[in-house]
Amino acid sequence: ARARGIYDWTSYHTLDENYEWLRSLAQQYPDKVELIKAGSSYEGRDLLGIKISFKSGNKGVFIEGGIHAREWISPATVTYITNQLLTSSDAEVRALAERYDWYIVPHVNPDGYVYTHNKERLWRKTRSKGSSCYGADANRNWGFHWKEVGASSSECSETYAGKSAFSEVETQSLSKYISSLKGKISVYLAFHSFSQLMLFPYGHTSAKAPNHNDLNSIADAAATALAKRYGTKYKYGNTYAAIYPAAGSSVDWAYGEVGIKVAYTYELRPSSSSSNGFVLAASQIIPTGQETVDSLIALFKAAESK
Ligand code: ING
Ligand code: ZN
Repeated sequence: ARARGIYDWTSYHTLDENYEWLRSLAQQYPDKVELIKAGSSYEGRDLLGIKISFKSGNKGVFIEGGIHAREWISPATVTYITNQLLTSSDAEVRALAERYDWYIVPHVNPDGYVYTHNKERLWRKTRSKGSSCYGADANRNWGFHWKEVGASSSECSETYAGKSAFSEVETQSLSKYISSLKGKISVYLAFHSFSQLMLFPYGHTSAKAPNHNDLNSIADAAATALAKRYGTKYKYGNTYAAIYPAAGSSVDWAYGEVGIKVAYTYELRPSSSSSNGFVLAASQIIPTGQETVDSLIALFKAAESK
């Protein structure tokens, strides 16, 4: 919640506040910012995002936040990054902002986010109605090796893969939107919490992705840069080995099906040893955002040198 007219990163915001802020950016920067609607949710909310473009002819970056409802630091960090891209006076941030077209959707699961504000703080899934439980895990519902491993067939499970690949309207419409940008997107970034990890494909197999070594060294550069500001330690690796086997994620689909060769999932603060790690103090939003932007500068530099 916030005082009227003020939007900052000292508190977590409601969905309406974040959407109002996105709309205000389109007003404020009419030549650089365009609202995008990447689809609708089960309960009829927009998957609202923005495209930031300083010049034509840039390659694109796709950034998703909030696919898991309870991971509040994810949309908060995605909006922090968005604001830095538009307003930073740091030369490196500004240069990065101008080098790409940014497609940013902070709330891929808006129904779930609203539910965590109004009903159940630790809700993870979408809010589609099943026969005995609500929702599917929107990060197990994508059509790349769907449900092969680390995903459940039980409706009531936290990692329920859904009735079929793209059974959830959110993943279905977002995947169509991303496919419609085909060829334009060269980097895909998904933000989650928690554990302080940078994960890259694959999640469905222990086999190394074709450019595994590049993905590993880019992550190393990003994690090193991230640690410089506050000493926050990130580990990194392929999803299957570095966290757990999990098929049907957005990032694996973007990599494996769309061919986006630089694809990462950030597991933001706090560290893996935290209890109640989904509930991160709002005072940590800004430091999390700062160190994440630091890491992105290094990530893009390293990726561009491959
Ligand atoms: N972790 C992710 C999850 O969806 C992940 C880990 C990342 C799985 C990328 C697959 C691909 O389970 C959290 N905290 O949600
Ligand atoms: Zn998550």
